[in-house]
Amino acid sequence: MSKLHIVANRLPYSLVKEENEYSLIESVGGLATGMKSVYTEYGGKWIGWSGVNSDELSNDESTKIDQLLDEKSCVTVPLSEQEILEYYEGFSNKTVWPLFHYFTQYVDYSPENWETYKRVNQRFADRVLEVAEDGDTVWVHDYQLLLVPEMIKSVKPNVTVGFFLHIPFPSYEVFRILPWRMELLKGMLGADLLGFHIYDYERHFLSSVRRLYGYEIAFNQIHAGNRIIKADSFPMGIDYEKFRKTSTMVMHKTIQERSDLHKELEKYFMTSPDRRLVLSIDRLDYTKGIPQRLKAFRKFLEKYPEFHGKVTLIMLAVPSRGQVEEYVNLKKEVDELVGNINGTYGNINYTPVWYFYRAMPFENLVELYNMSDVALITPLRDGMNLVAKEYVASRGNQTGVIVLSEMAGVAQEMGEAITINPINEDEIAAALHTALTMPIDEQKERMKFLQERIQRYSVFKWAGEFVNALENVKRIQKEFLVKKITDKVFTEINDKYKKAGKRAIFLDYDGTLTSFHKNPQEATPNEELYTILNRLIADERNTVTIISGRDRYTLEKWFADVPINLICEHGVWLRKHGEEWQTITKVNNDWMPIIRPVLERVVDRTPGSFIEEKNYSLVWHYRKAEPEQSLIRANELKDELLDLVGNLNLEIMEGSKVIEVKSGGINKGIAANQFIHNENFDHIIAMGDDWTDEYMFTELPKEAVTVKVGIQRTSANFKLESVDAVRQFLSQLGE
Ligand code: ADQ
Repeated sequence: MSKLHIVANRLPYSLVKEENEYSLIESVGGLATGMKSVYTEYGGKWIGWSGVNSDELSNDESTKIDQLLDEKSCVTVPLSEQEILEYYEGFSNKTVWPLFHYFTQYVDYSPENWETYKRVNQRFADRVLEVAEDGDTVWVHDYQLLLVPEMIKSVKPNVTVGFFLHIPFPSYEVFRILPWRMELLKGMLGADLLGFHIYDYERHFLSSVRRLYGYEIAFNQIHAGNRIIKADSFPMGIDYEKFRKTSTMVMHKTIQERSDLHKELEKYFMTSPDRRLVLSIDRLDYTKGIPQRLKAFRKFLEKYPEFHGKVTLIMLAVPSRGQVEEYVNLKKEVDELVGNINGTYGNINYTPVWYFYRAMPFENLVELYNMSDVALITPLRDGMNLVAKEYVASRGNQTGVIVLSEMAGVAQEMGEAITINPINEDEIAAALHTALTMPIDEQKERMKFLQERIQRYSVFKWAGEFVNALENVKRIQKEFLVKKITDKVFTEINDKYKKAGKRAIFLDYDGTLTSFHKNPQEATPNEELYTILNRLIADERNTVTIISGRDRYTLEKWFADVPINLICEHGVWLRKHGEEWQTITKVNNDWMPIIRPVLERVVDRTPGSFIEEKNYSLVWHYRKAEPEQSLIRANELKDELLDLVGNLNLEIMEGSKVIEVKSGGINKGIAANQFIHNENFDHIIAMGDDWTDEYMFTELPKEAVTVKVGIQRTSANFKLESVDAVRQFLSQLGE
């Protein structure tokens, strides 16, 4: 059975050393919880760093640690002190982290760190390659390992690779700042499926791929050469039941059993019945908006004096990246702000901000969630933010309000929260007031919806959905392999070809015989193509026809010296070799004055696009226009045209970066069929790459050898992956 392996910077266990003996402690973080169920179920390994500096370990100790972890199906990637400094604290946390969170002023561009990042990513990939076999699946996590997907794929193309980014993917304008942007994207594109928390990050990623690599993107599928890569959004969830059960359990403890924190909180509430608690929890990170939050709380106390003595902000900050300058400064700023607020508004019976600079045991965390009236979550940028979900899951009595930054990914799932701009102190102060005065019924109503949603899409569901999506991509890729013309299949086709006495060969041009070019004029046939076609034509049993959407003048010019048949404009015109051009079907153009203004309006609003008028069709070309804008315009245009085409007996054809409106009753299938009519061909080959060629594939007799170029779904019998493969196929026919 094929296995599923997980790759993440850290393993899901921490090492503890006591009296020279190492033991393991299970991590309780969201990722570890969600992934453990996945890799154990699929019999795979978890590949990652143990968290210990390998310089400090003797060979003997390393072997022991590896053994301990091996029992848990974990594979260690050793990291030296310098590597931790340059790969992890350096490139990951001082370059990618600030850039992807839009803190461009903090980005460190050290080339040494980049070199180490590459080297360490390669080491992770090498460990994966040792354990993953063909047919297995590998799921790589997060910004520390952006290069790993490609490093796996390039060596083992038959391993399915998934990648999930836990932080935002920034807009192209920010991403392009990075000198190593091409390499990072290339690394990510080694994956078959790329997952993001929300659609905005996916959209930014696709836009960078399109602009930097120029790959074709259809909805969320990237066509990179002969590969299909999918991007999608999967909002990460939490282990809902764990929070819910723990919350019930801690709140039902007897007075004696309660934790010190719990008792402390109860004392706070006992001094006055209208006391309220506001909670904030995060790692001490500049992306989390902690100083802005404190300032907003100060503003709240300033604006609403009636809450003096009644509202306390409990602020929990886990120490994080303490060696990095920005974090040291942040800590200082936060300390000062807390001191300032408590000095200004506090008294002997009242401390406005309770500040804990440490990690909390899980049960205490849940107690805080459970006993706080408001969760104040105000990151400046946050990929998702699980704290908001944990608060919801811990609210046993269904009360409580969330004040939430619109900059957190989670805001998209929490329409019932009060959303704020995290820099707007007045807005946050007002939101806090609204939250603290919200009637219980309204709180319950909002919380009910939130709980239902967060419970449904738990971390297990999230992981399951990602794995299913990976399986799905695998299926699409397999489908391609089933129809692919392998050497064996080629021999069978070729045997029939050799036996045939009269053969028809239909060849689409762009995307089949030549690759797409940004500028259509660059698609001129080259020497190799002329040689291939002349060789086929030289066999007098062959009737070779180029069947294209292009206009007849271009094809006539390109093939002036080649004795070949031409069918143009998707089947409007036919020129048999040595004869005059003729129209295949009688069509009229009365509709053109009605449709032209519609297209002109789109051209006006889409700089770089233009209209081409063919004999029986009008074409809107947008390959030179801004890609994202033009895709939106293309969809709008199709909608508008759909209302018109029915009445006017027209067809809309969508090709690569073009929308063509043409008279009905013409397509490549009808044209090819007319061509072979009464001719007694005993072997037919038709090759094409886009959906206009599907007409040929469906309308030609079913014994025809129909070949789709590319990986997409098709009604053709066979598939080839690229223009090069088509040229090779044609060169070898008859050998
Ligand atoms: P983080 O930036 O770490 O994660 P978040 O999603 O909020 O942010 O997770 C923090 C976790 O740490 C929570 O599970 C919380 O309970 C725990 N925690 C916080 N303070 C604590 C304390 N004092 N003591 C104990 N535990 C504490 C990154 C991205 C996020 C994304 C996650 C998951 O930055 O945007 O949501 O990954 O993909």
